[in-house]
Amino acid sequence: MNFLNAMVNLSNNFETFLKDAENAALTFKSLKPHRVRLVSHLDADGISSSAILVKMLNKEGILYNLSIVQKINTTLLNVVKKDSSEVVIFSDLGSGNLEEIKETLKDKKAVFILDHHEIELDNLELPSNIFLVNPHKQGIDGNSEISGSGVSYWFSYFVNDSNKELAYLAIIGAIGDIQENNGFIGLNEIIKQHAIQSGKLIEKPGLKIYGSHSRPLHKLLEYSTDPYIPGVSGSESNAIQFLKRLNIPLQNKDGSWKKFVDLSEDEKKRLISGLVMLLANTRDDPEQIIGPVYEITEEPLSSQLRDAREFATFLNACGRLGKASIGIAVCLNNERLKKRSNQVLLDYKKEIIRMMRWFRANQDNPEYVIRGNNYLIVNGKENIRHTMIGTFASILSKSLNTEDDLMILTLAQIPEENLIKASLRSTKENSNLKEIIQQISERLGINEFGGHKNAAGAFVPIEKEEQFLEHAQRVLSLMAIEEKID
Ligand SMILES: [Mn+2]
Repeated sequence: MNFLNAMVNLSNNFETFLKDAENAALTFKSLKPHRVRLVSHLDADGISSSAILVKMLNKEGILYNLSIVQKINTTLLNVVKKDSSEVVIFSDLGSGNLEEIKETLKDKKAVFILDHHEIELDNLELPSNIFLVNPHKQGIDGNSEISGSGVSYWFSYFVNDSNKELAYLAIIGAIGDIQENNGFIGLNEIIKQHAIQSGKLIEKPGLKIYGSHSRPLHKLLEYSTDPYIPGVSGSESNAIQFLKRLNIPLQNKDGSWKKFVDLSEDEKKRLISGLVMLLANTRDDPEQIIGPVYEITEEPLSSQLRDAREFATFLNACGRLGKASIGIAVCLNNERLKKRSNQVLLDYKKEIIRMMRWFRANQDNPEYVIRGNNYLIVNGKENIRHTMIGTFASILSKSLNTEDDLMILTLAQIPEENLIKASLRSTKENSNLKEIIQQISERLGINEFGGHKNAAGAFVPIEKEEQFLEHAQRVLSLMAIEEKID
């Protein structure tokens, strides 16, 4: 592992983790499987993971079947158990289903779980055919230092180091899991260096407002809420005036709208200093609009997929709309499907608009909406896609005009599984949402819940819908009382 010597501050934990990934990879190689079953998560990180693994398997000449799922369930494990694969790889999921995997897949030659979600470390005993590569085993923070596609990357890298050319996909996955925060830390940082060294990624300072490659500049400024630009955000005409004052034309010579990437270096400088001036009077750090941006060198300059953040958004949209295969094909550079990426993003926007219209039309209908002092429950039933229920809750939490600290619980049915997917968000960052969802769930004997402080969710058996709603109201209103006592 020569490349490691070049790394400053490479902790023992990193080395142990990488050793673990290498051991798993060498075992995989020595098995020479004929056919592999891949199971991956349907978000951007999961899709990037599967693209990395598919590319690795193609190179090794190994056949595969791929399943992209929202979560592992018994039906899926039984299908995998009976299929002709000798080896199974789970990526970006699996750590929460160790017991069931152990039991159902005990006859497989080997099962590799390449994941970064938290695990119960007590009594972690695995049979000899199960290989769990997970940074939490080494005390590495899988929430910020490495994603599921990062773990899949290291595994593939140790299978064949020519897979270094796939490091950029793990960077897209990490961005999808919100692990980029003015740069990368930990193992993600090493992966980023691999991506740059292999010529697939460029890092440079730029405007961090979303849409540099895809939105007309005046629209990008109008829609910017993070940061909120005083006197510009929320108003198209103010955004246009602002650009006029800076002497930046709205259109390119061919009449098309100018995007940030179309600006000359001089215009970029004028725009950034103009924005810094406006932000200087706010509580926001004006410097936050400038930061590293990541470009995928294989994508043309004019493509919105050139920007790694927008690429991640595209993969997320694919997963949520049930079009994960398009996302994977685009990661694998399929030119024909790349042409469809715009359409997927448009469909995603349309779906968001449709959800919000449905909410506005039904917000006073007690069949769907329950309001409390400090909470809002929206039971979308079959009107909201279950794959979008978390997105729905996030958008509600950002778009409701409220000064209050409001908790937002959204529900949607997964009819084919007799389940309800529940998501919890809040308008302020005061409460630990994971603990709240845990309180609601455990009391009702629901064990499929998870998340973190700012976003949490659960899978509720459909027959417990009423109980869940009642108990949620009780727990959420108690939170208000507790906060007042604090
Ligand atoms: Mn992930």
